Amino acid sequence: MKNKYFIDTDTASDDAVALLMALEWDDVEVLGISIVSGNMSVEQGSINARYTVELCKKDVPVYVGADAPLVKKREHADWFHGPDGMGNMNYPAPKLKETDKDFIEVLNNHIIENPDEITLVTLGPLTNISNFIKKYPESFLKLKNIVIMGGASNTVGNVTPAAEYNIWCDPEAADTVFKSNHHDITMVGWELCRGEANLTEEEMDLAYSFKTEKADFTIDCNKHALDSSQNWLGDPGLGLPDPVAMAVALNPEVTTKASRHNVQVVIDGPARGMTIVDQLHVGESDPHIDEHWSHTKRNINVIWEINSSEWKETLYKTIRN
Ligand SMILES: [Ca+2]
Repeated sequence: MKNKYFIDTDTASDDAVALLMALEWDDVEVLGISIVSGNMSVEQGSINARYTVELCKKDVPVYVGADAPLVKKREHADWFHGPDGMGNMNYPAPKLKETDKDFIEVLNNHIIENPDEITLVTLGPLTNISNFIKKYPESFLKLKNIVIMGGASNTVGNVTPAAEYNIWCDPEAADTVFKSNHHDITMVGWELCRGEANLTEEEMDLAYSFKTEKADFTIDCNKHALDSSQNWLGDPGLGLPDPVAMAVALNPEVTTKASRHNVQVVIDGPARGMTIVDQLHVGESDPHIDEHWSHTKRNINVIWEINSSEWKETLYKTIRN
């Protein structure tokens, strides 16, 4: 039996590659894709997701979710991914239509039918997931696991010095998810796609050498993101945060160092969206000197290190043929 996935995404170029990886992974069946406001408007995110589903010749339903964060104002990231989010490649409009059903009801029904069997992967701000938890908190606990692309584990941010974009975009929503009491939530911080995990020029050429539509798409739609990776973030090549998170979800060999910690989200102020990881478990003391860090519980699996060549092989496997 295939592993059942549900994917929540603010589909820009790196989301599209992560979607492609799940759609092409042998052991995975993607039940549905929900779109959230983030990198892109939900309208553009939906177009990009449906185009990707069509490219993979699949028929997976795409649902449109929240068109703005819970409290904060909308801040898209077209400056990073290009106005269409897909490197201005002018891909044709997809023929696949959106489904007009409410993804919250659909996901809840999937969980009722498949308790403790569905993996939820989130590639955008956590607005949709927070809305789901508010309506069906018990059902949420019956997901098998949740893999979140978001946050930064006690390191630099990419949208402010403190914060990674997805968490910063809707910190109230992230806070709800992190406090949901689900026993298996994994945070894949954006820093894991940096440095050695970047795709180098040679690796992008290798992808082109596969001469498949999916490989061309993977590199082409990320051209604007490549520019931003190098010129904005100062990275050596192309950083692909959402595909790295998907690789962590799909292939257990990718993660080489992980541990469980209390992680708290900062809601406001200059550290808005920061994910503070209690690396030394200091907040577990009873009582503790600081009211915010007392009797804390380990709520999140934090990924500290990945095997870069294994993550890249995971990607290549899905675009080679
Ligand atoms: Ca994303």
